[in-house]
Amino acid sequence: MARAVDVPALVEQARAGRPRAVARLISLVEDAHPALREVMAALAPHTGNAHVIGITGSPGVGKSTSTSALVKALRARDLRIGVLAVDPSSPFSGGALLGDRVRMQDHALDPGVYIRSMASRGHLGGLSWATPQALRVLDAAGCDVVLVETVGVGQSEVEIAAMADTTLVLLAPGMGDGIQAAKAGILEVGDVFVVNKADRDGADATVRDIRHMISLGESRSPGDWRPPVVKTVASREEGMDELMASLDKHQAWLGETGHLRERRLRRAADEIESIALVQLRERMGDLRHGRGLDELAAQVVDGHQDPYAAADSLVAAVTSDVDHVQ
Ligand SMILES: Nc1nc2c(ncn2[C@@H]2O[C@H](COP(=O)(O)OP(=O)(O)O)[C@@H](O)[C@H]2O)c(=O)[nH]1
Ligand SMILES: [Mg+2]
Repeated sequence: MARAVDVPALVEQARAGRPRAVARLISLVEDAHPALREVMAALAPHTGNAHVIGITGSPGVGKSTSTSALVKALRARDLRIGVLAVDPSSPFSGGALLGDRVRMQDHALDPGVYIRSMASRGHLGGLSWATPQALRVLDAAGCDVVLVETVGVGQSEVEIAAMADTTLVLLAPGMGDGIQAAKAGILEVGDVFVVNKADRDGADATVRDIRHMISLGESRSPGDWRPPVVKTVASREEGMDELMASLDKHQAWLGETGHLRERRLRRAADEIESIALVQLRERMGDLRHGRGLDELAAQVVDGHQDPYAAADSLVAAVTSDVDHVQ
């Protein structure tokens, strides 16, 4: 049995910035708790303030180190920061992100920083379902900026980009990252590119490669955003001023051109769609359970129905209140 949740109290505490309440709300998201609907309804009027920065790149490139350095730079402006570390490959919140947690200890005692690791493979819809809802929690809890670090494993970069206002793509010299980036579609989603580990050989060559590849894909309409390429040494907090300036510029551009609203509209549409898809799949599952799909399959196999007609009746059953296939 799910524990009863006093949603209004929890939301009020989270809005007052109480970390335990924020933690509990994000756990409700992770668990796809039945109270989630009520939680989201209560949070809705308090969202829309946070600027979401997605940070992606191959494992080991320096995402966590950069996140920590960014938190420090943002805290110097007295902003409230949320950090969401999303690991789409792990069903547990420990494991891969443990090292990150240790690294984030610098900020562990800062009440202006809320840090959370989140696993997303556990349930239907995965990253695209859980992350936006966790972002809403942090947004409503008063975070001015939310940094979302995700492990770069193929699809997750693109998914995170769809959720962020600004997407930061990290690369490092000598990792063949440029080619990987081109393959993974990263060049299209990056708003700001960072060549981290610039203390290593080949950083300038990597910067040139990335600039070149960006220029190949550019549409060149006036007013378009041209992704800058910034060099950093995150472990020594070098290059952070330039990185912050690039992030500021992008945020300003988003606001001035209307792209911020456009991105957020697209994000909300994606979110609605993925919630609806989860609901549809659940209903499909119920139908399967009720043998509706099996019956249709038998009719198709026996030549009594064609698969299109069978699919039509399945869709009709899923989207109506009927609990069986006609
Ligand atoms: N030499 C060098 N090492 C770095 C730099 N930034 C991070 N590292 C190191 O690279 C390793 C991986 O960093 P981490 O932030 O965990 O990468 P993540 O997997 O992308 O989150 C750690 O040992 C960091 O200390 C840098 O700018 N230069
Ligand atoms: Mg990391």
